[in-house]
Amino acid sequence: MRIDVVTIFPELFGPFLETSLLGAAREAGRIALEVHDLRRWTHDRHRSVDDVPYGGGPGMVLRPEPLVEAIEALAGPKASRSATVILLSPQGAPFDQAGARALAAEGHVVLVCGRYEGVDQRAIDLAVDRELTIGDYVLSGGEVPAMVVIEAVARLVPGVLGNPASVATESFGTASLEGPQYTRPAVFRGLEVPAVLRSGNHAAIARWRAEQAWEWTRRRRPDLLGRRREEGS
Ligand code: JDQ
Repeated sequence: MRIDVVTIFPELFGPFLETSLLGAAREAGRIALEVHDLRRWTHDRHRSVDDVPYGGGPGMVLRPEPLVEAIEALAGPKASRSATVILLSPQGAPFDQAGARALAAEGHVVLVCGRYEGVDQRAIDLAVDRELTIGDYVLSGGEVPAMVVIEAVARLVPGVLGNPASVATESFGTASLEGPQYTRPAVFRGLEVPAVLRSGNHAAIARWRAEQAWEWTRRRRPDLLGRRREEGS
């Protein structure tokens, strides 16, 4: 799988892409990940990417020319491309685990990070296929949302996770939370690890974990249980 990122802050991605899972996946050739500075597609002396909004108002808007040039250089024109071009924006459709699974199955995704007060609408109309939001809170740009999408998608790409068992658990369990986890010591500040987990009875352990997961989901995220039934999963 190939992921290209277009941003005016490429330096934000450095350690994120080099560390742990993503660094290993890139070195193993499982995933091709490139971050591109939008200013590369400017032509003026000041390499300007923003301008004042038509109609007035505060802040600046990302200019359409560099953005459309960047996207077309990386993905080709909208009419004849196989890549999916995604703009991270507060106006997008909600990104969730099902969306991550769908993206992980694609060959080439281009993630476009906006900044300022947003992006000239003509660039969106001409060059963007979809808009995604990572949640209903206001950020200052699309870089952190792009990292969220990359991390959620990369771990679903075949061969990226060291431990495919955890992906398998998630594939039927996305709509429910996991229960509590414990590691050593068996007693910490007087608090004991539940005896069943130390019993060696694997059937009892699996049953207890399923009960805990159900109970946590019911108490903390009942919305997920409703969704599970809707999805029929
Ligand atoms: C941009 C902005 C207009 C905030 C500029 C580009 N989930 C999510 N929250 N916020 C964003 C995504 C996001 C993404 C890209 C962005 C915010 N801004 C700032 C512009 C209204 C609100």
